[in-house]
Amino acid sequence: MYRPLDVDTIIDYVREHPMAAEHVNTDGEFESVEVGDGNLNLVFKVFDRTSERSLLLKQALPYVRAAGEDWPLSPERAAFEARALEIEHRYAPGLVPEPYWFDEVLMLNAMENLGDHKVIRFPMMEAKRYRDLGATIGDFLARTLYATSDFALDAADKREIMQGFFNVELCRITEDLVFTEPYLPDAPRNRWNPRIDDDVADFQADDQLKAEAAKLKYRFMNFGQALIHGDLHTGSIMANDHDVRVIDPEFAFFGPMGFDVGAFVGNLFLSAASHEIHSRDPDRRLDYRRYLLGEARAAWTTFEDGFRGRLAEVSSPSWGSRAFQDDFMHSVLQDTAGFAGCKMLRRIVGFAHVADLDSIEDLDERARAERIAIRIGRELVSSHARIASFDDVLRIAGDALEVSHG
Ligand code: SR1
Ligand code: MG
Repeated sequence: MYRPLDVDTIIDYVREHPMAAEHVNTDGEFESVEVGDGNLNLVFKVFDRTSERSLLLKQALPYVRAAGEDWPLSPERAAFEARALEIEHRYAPGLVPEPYWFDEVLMLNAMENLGDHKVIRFPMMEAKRYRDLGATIGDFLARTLYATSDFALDAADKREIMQGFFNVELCRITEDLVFTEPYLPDAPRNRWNPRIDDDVADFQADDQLKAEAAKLKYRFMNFGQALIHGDLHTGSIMANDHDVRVIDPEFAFFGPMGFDVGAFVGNLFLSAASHEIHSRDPDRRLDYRRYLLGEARAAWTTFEDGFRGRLAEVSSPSWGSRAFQDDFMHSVLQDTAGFAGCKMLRRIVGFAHVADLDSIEDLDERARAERIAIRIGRELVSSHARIASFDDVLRIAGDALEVSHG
């Protein structure tokens, strides 16, 4: 029967689970710690002190952890995560944690514990740089999105895989929190810094912005291009000095590819905006912002090159036309821009914020950073259908961040 585990019962669970012996000495001396810092789940690290091996176990709670039991949410999301992680690991081994087993009773995924990797959002607040961050994410996206698209899969096979990804509840969260509530003046779950009241009222009264956001929402709901991660912000990436991994695919479903690319790019821009305050020294700030914009460019170019390279080998004659391929990549680029903007605005006005900005204690200072992010987010959403190249995306961000994009 389902029951939430704790730091003691997780050890009993590991000792008794038949799969655990492949990864740790189940007769060993265990220590455990709960390290979940996301909005939804329990995350345990269990260390076997006799063999120095370890496991990571992620258990879905029957509610939204960040909100409490008043916001119920089926723990079945762990099953979506299990299916998505297995597919990501098949097509991008080494870029995600290795899945070990899924427990469908406890709604728990056991996987590789990534040694000294950290969730990158927090070190990036201290201007940490990661080797090949953007290129690795671009590679992950090219691999996973291509492999689960109509270009790589027979139509019947794709539809069969899609049956396992009607991720209704988590898509609903995204539809509400990303695309709907930030644009409504009276949505009860919205919260924002009171110092930006006027900025929020202004964008919530912008009919053109709201129409573009509605188009993006409709696309999110109706454009099952590929199996997307669905929540690829900088809290879903762990890294150390030589290795970058994508974690937490519980929001996975068949959706528009640009949603994933845009989530990553938008979160780099949120970080860049937050360095208005985190980096007091103007030279260091400029330097770090250049780094972040460079990683955004690397993500896009690696994704585009990787995707185009695979498309060049496509077997179906339907997709071989160069004009079709150019048009396809252009539409993913425009989606990337629009979704990046939506993902930025929702982190300032919606229910779930980001530590990059919320850690800035002085509300006037936070407002300075937030206004930069709002300017980028609004422009990306409003103009996404006019974006011609990734330079346009970088120009929008660079103008607000006072970084020349070239
Ligand atoms: C209620 S969950 C809030 C947010 O956390 C996740 O990381 C997703 O981004 C979701 O929108
Ligand atoms: Mg997550």
